[in-house]
Formats: sequence, structure tokens, C-alpha cells
Amino acid sequence: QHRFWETQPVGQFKDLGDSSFPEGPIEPPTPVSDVKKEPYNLPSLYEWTTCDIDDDATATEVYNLLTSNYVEDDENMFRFNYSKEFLRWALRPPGYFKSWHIGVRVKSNKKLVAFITGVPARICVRKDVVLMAEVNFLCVHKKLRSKRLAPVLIKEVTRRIHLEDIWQAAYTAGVVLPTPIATCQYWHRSLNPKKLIDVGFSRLGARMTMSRTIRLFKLPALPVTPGFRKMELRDVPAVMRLLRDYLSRFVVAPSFDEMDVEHWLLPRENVVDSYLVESPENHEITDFCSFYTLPSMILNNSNYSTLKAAYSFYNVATRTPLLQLMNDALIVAKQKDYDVFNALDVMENESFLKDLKFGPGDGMLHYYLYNYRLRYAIKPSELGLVLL
Ligand code: YNC
Ligand code: MG
Repeated sequence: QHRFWETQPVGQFKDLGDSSFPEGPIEPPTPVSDVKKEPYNLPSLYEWTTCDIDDDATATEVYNLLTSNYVEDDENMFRFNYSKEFLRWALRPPGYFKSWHIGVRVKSNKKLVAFITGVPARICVRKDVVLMAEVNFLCVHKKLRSKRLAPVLIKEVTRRIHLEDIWQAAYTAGVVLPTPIATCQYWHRSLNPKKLIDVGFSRLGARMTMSRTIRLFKLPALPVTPGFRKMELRDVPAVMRLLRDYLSRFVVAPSFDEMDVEHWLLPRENVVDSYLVESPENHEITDFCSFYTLPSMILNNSNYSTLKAAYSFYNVATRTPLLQLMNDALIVAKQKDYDVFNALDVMENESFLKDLKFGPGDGMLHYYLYNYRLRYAIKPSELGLVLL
């Protein structure tokens, strides 16, 4: 069933629940000097390229490949439309390796037709901190599908990750592969219900009119929590402490240092937004919330071309109720003209999804680890990791 994945050091379906396997690495590392030095072979019409995402022409090529060929919903109504600035943010965290931004070109005309990336991350799995790669943006041009190019891309990124002496990876996919460590669901909170219904993202509920629906999803004009404000550079140490304390309670979560927090959470326009609550009394930072911006292209609609979506990222509530904090996040997203606010059922998100009028999406997001076994799949609420 899985000609490629059966050959890889990942949990296999036949071993699920088998308690004779210990948790942890499946294969031990080998000396870096033993890692294959030549790239894997591609079909003869194609060649490898390392993509310098700093270079504007290259960033445009990657952007165009993904804009036309990346992930669509099951009904092919929407396609993710990551912006160039987003890709630069996603691909250049502290300690990133340019060699992990891998493309495939057609030899004859140099057209970019496939892509895969990794970025380094420290991930806590139970009591262990493991240096991993987060693998993302696997994409093969629509005209080259089902030719077994994806396994070559995966093997090549794996080789280049091994060359940096890293032996584990984390990734998510909408498809079921051997073997998910967790299976999560997206929930959607309408901010602009009329547009969402017009483009077919959502449907008018039974016995609902458009005007009742608009009233149902109406939000206050301004956040309600005293001391709620945008995160700034000076907040990095306090935000890091909040996040480290909070994320330590999950089975799988990133281990953020100050550089990671500055990179991943300091606001960048139309890429990532972060807000916090500064106590008006003692100026302590007590709560934090964040979301990233990932529009979707609307396919085949004459009135609208893009859906502006916010995705819940990391949130920590120590004093403000999480429900109120997330309601303030919805309010700022509405102020900034997002059409929808999305959240996975990870961490403590289930505690606010229904009350804040999120509805469940169709389709699941599966989380995976490469070369690291967990005995059992964990619950979404035990996951403290959000990948882009
Ligand atoms: C997928 N998403 O099962 P078997 S998510 C992993 N992730 O292998 P072919 C996938 N594997 O089952 P196509 C996968 N999708 O026979 C398919 N596969 O063992 C497996 N879509 O290859 C599949 N982006 O080339 C099968 O398939 C084999 O031409 C078939 O290409 C697939 O970024 C794809 O959804 C996804 O562009 C490239 O359909 C193509 O269909 C496409 O014949 C639209 O491939 C965009 C899309 C995927 C988004 C993502 C995470 C990727 C993780 C990859 C795995 C990383 C492992 C860790 C490596 C580092 C290790 C270290 C250390
Ligand atoms: Mg293929």
C-alpha cells in the first residue's frame, strides 16, 4: 500500500500499540561521513536546484509554483496562497540551512517544477528535547503528478538533513501515511459570513437568513481586555517565559529560546500577528495570543479571488480567561479585515471553539514524526505544536 513509506524509519501500521517497541528513535544516527554525498538521481529531464529564497526572482518562482500547484481542499474550491514574505519567514528561522530549500527544474528551460523544504527546530517529546527538521511545502507540479517524484524529494531532503547531523523530523499532511502521532481537526470562525457563503466556503444554516447569520457572527469593534496590545521587541523575554512554561505541559511541543520567539512571534505585517495583555497595575505580561496569515485563492468565482484567513498559532492565558483572550484575537482579526479565523483542536483550543462560534471543518490534519516512535497516538489536546 505504501511502497515508499514502508521503507522508511517511521511507525508502521502493523506495529501500532505493540508495547515491545520502546519510545524514541527508530534507527540510531550514523556518522555524518557515512551519509551519501551525491544527490539522489532524478529522471534525466530534471535537475536539482537549491532555492535562495532571499533572491527576489527565486522567491517569485517558488511563490508561483505553490500558488498554482500547492494544497487544495477536497472539492478543489480553494488553494493555499502563501505570500512571498510568509515563505521568507517560514524558511529562514534561526539556524536555517539554505541547502534544505530544495527545488527541481526542467533541464531544458530551467522551469521550477517541484519543491520541498526543511527548517531546524528543537522539539520536546515527553522529557526529551530533540533537534529536528520541520519539513513542509512539498509540491510537485500538477503535470508531473503520480510519477514517484515525491519519494525522491523526500529522500533528498532527508539526505541533506542528515548531512547536518540531524536524524528526526516533524511534518503534517492532510493524507494518512504511516503513522500519525496525532490526528487533528480544523475549526473555522466566520468573520465575514456573507462572503464565506457567497464563495461556497460555508452554507447558510437551516432556518437561518443572511441577516440573522451576520448578526450571529458580529463582534465588538475593539478588544475588551484592559492592557491588550500588540507584542513588541521588548516583550520577547516575557513572552518566551510564558510560552516555555505553558508548552512544557504537552507531549510534543517546540522548545523556544529568545531568538525563536523573536523570529516566530514578533509581529510581521500580513505574516504573523501577536498580542499580549500587560497588567495595567504592575505591567506584568500575563497573557499572549497569536495568529498567522495564510490566504487561500478562490478557484472559479467571478466575484472574489482570495479568502483572507487567520490561523491560530500559539496562545497562553494565565490571568485573562482563554475564551476572552481568543475573543479579543477574533476582534482584531475582524478589524484587520480577515474573512475567517481558523484553529486546530490542539492544546486547549477545544475549550473555546464552540463558545466562540467556530464550526468544525471537513478533512483532518495528521501530525507525523520521522525516525521517532511514540507507542500510541496522542490526543490533539496533548499536542503543543503548530506547523505552517
Ligand atoms: C505527503 N503530503 O504516500 P507511498 S504536506 C508525504 N507527505 O508514497 P508521487 C506523501 N508523503 O504511499 P504525487 C504525501 N503525499 O507509495 C503523497 N505522499 O509509500 C507519498 N500535492 O509519490 C505517497 N503537498 O510523486 C506515496 O505522488 C508517494 O505526484 C507518491 O506527489 C505528492 O508539505 C505531492 O499536498 C504531495 O504537490 C508532492 O500530490 C503532490 O502526487 C502535490 O507519485 C499538492 O508519495 C500539494 C500537497 C503536501 C503538503 C507537506 C509535508 C511533507 C512531508 C514529507 C515527508 C517528510 C519526511 C521527513 C523527511 C526528513 C527526515 C529527516 C531527518
Ligand atoms: Mg510524481
